[in-house]
Amino acid sequence: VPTADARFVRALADVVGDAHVATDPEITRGYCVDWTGRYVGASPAVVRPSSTAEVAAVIGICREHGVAVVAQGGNTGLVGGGVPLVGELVLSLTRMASVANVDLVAGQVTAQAGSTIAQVQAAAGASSSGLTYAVDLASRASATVGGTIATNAGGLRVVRFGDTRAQLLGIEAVLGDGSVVSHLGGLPRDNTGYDLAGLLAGSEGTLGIVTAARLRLVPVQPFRTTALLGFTSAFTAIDAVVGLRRTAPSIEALELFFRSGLELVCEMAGLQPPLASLPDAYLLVESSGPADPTDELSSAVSALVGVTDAAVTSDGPRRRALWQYRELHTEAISRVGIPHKLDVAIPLRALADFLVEVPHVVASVAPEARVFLFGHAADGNVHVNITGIPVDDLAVDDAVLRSVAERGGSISAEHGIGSAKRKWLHLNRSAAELAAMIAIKRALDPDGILNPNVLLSPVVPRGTVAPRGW
Ligand code: 2HG
Ligand code: ZN
Repeated sequence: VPTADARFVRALADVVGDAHVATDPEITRGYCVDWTGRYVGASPAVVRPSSTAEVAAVIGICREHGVAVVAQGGNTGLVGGGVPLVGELVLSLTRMASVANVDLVAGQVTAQAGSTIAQVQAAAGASSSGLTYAVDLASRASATVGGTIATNAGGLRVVRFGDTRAQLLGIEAVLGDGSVVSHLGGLPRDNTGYDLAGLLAGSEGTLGIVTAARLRLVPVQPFRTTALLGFTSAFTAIDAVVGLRRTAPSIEALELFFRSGLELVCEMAGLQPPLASLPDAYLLVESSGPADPTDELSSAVSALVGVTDAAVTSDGPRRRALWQYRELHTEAISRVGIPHKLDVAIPLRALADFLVEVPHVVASVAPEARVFLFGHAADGNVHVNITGIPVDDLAVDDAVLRSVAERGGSISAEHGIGSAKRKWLHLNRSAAELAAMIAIKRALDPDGILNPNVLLSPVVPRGTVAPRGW
């Protein structure tokens, strides 16, 4: 465990108060390991500021002392992007969790970085506003606004509402040079130069620390119907994805999983399989609207070829029961062992081929591995989860990510690059693109203190001594 310099800790405590700087390894340990257990690091201290001004002061102290810093929200990230892997200070945003200014006229809300997605959804929907936050994901009770912006999280409703970046109307952040940028007016049309909110979305804590955001809200859809469809193969399932997207505009979620993952979920949660038969491939489809979407969804489903079995319901508890089969995948897989998680996107026309091929790609490198595939089918986003291989054996990751890139896919669809995929970023980004990213990094974080182990290969700061932890 890196020991914290006493003067450094004193300076932090002078800003946030003694109670909000922890150096005791018993306390800091939980901040140093990611949700999967695959990424374990160490930190000299965890600091918990309560305001943007305090975050700026902490960044100033880090610059002065040459200490790198990693911002952390709910610590639900899956790519080692929010934990201190090279001895960084942890800056936890959890005390900054207020959600304010629900504006019913504009349909917007301002949320501090440490508020959870569930808190934003609850605040948006309070006093029967008829509004909600469009981003939704299984980790909603822990994942925070700041973390979901830093990763540009996708989640379950991207097909209808877009990703986190698409909800951002403005941002407040402390940049790596300690300056505060605040643009929270929320004008839906505002072409006054570079879009800093859009730039910080997906920047993984490498350019600035998001402290608050102005978020777009969407109308709550009062009617909702969920269908679980079974298919004999990935090919018919993906054909159905294409068909449904074209014929059912009420679709809000279109999720994919397979029998192996379903069986694991059933075993862990003590559930019965959802359909009478046990098909190999499944689509979970949810439609919503101001009027009952059941007819639209049912007729779209009946036009599909290859559906072997289906359950359709608009009853709340039964809908939630169907969702369990999808949402419990992550937890069920984690019980098998520490997984390698490859969150990839494939162009829809190449998706079925990829789904069939990927177990062979894995088996050719690691015959003992188990592969679980699931994800957000409408966006071509597949979560390739692999168990049964050592945590630090990257041969399988390499083979799968190369096959993704060869198919024109993305090596990170929604979880980010983090430290997990940094060495493969060049598969997706040209030398010119990487150079532009590095130029931006140097401009906004001149000392290179922000999350130096993430996204880009270490960017040597201009004319300065590399911060500790590099
Ligand atoms: C999901 O879609 C999350 O449930 C987690 O993105 C995916 O566990 C995973 O690989
Ligand atoms: Zn996902």
